[in-house]
Amino acid sequence: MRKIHSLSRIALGAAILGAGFMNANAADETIRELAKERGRFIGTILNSEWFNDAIEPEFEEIHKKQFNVVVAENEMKFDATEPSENVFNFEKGDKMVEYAQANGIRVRGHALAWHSQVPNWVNNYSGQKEKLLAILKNHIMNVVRHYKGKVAEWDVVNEAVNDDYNADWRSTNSVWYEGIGAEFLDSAFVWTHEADPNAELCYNDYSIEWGLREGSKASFVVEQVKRWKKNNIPITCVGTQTHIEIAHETTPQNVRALAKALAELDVTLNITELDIGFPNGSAGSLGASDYAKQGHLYRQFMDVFLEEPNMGEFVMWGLTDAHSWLDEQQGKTQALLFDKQYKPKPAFDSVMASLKAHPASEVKSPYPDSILNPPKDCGDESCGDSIIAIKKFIAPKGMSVQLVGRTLFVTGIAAGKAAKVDVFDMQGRPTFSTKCEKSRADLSAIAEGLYVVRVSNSSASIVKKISIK
Ligand code: 9MR
Repeated sequence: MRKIHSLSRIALGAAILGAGFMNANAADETIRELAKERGRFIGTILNSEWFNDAIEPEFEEIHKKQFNVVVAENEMKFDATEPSENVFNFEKGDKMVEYAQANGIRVRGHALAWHSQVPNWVNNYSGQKEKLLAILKNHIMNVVRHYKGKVAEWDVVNEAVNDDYNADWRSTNSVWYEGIGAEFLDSAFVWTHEADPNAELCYNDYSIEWGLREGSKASFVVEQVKRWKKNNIPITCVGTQTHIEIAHETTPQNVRALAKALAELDVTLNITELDIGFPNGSAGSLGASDYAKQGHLYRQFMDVFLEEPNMGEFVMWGLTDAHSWLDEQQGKTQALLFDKQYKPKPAFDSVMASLKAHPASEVKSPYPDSILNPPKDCGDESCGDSIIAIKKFIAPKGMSVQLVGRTLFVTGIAAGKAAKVDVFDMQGRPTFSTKCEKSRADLSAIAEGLYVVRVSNSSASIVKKISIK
């Protein structure tokens, strides 16, 4: 607070001394530039109306001027990208990527494994585990490889936790969970990493801005992140959607607590879908103090965002109140930074004020320079190493491996043919190698965790996921 006061005094003094100059500067100042100087990303969606060329020209003007990270409202979801089995449609996603590249904007990919917006053809395979695993893997491989080096970060899994008081996986109305089990999440992360080893990989959910009480959705997510990290599942970030209402005054501090819990696990927290709505129907009666209150809440989120070193992206689910999912589907309204006429609301000024009150020299960035200033397109070949996949390998007939304690038993290796055992972590990095002697290999030198083991000789090879305990 001391700094905020002294800074605003200086700004006020300068404004009085040279008002014309200050105003010209102020007009040029953008939240995008301020965020960038602080090593952070601020962004919003491209609404479906943008993809359909059915949006006012102001939308794009403001969008590229004020934001440096973007996400498609619906166009990268499963039903949009694979509308029929193994038939992919990248037209709209490509349009967004082109726009982002032309304007130096980072792209978030939303979303790979989600129970919602799954096309009907997938539901035809309900309950068929092997088939669903193959479908999910094929989807991820195709979509993520197509956007390799162009989409910086994926919501690998979206909304997989239920809304119960004692949170757990969402076990109903989810074709993935019901058919595959919780294993679909681990596999989705591993496959996404395989398809683009440089992309950041997020778990994204709503209602995790409600605090870390025991049994809460947020605590459940933190526990899963712990497990993933322990097992070397390549998760790098959590997204808190944060669709809230004006009355939800405690949420910024809850987000702070979540950021701190994830910092312990070396995971970034991003705000991915922020909107702060008023009750539906209230739009006509809202006054200056209501909008100031909304601004105050936005500012608190931005304060938390800038003060927590493991927060990277501040993304809102819409730019203007003229185009928002809220009016159509939820009992909330007027939740964004720009009003229906594209005029900045007090919330916009508050976000900017928060950015200015946190000098760049004091804001830490969770990103290295290669992420803050990425190469435009690293091409298909040069974007990282290829890694071994976890997949249902078809073992050569009669060959199998089984782990008992720390000993790997191998059957079906032809006598006299020496076999080699290679162990990889879940990110595909070679971790351990040994020989398979007398049909067994000792893995006691490996730390606890999830791995992929490959046993091979000159004529055969088998690969399996193992858990070392
Ligand atoms: O804004 C999206 C809206 O147009 C779609 O009809 C809806 C369908 O589920 O999805 C909306 O976006 C959601 C996002 O993908 C995931 N988190 C909640 C968002 C708002 O519902």
